Amino acid sequence: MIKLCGFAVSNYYNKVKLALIEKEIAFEEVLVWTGNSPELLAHSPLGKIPYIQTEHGSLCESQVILDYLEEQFPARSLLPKDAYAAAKNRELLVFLELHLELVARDLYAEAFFGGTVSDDVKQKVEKRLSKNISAFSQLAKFSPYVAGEVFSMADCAAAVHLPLISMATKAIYGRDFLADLPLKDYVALMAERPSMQRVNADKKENFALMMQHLKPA
Ligand SMILES: N[C@@H](CCC(=O)N[C@@H](CS)C(=O)NCC(=O)O)C(=O)O
Repeated sequence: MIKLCGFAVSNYYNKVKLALIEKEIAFEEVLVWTGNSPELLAHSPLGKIPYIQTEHGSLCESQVILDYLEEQFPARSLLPKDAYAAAKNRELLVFLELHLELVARDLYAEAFFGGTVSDDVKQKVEKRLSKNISAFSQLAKFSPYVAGEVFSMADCAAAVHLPLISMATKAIYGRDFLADLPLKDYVALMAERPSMQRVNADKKENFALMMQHLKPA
């Protein structure tokens, strides 16, 4: 059985978890914190989570994992059959992660973890995010799902990344950079899904554990 390794507060972990649940793939969760332990680095050389363990070995990088799951378990596909439509879905995934989440991530230390981010970084992130969000807005459909009429792989990412970006920008700049997107309706729609309900409940439970783990000894 596939093992999903990481912790349930992580947006990338939850992206993979959503895909596993939506595809009805049997899996078990193994709690792994980030860091530099030799065990973690053996499976994920950058010390990042999530990674999965399969009968063939381990695999890191959430998008690689989703692509593997899609090929290995083609039933309950999360991508359209049509090649162009599938590529448009992946295009949204790249915008969500490379152009939005990865840029906003530079704010998280201050927005969520009590650290400090320099004014220089804040200015650079503001500039890049403004441009990238406006580009993403041209591609995203929200009709009602992020790529169109059906729940898809892009939703596994959008549902976990967009609320985080919204919270981070609110915390740092006092303004929600995603305010022009119909995020409230979208989050409410996602929250109706049993997959998201499980992800959210587990996230809440894991949050307390994470705070305990982060506490200086
Ligand atoms: N590109 C990676 C990103 C994963 C990632 O950034 N995970 C975070 C947790 S949300 C992490 O492991 N951070 C620890 C670190 O970067 O050292 C993926 O898609 O899996």
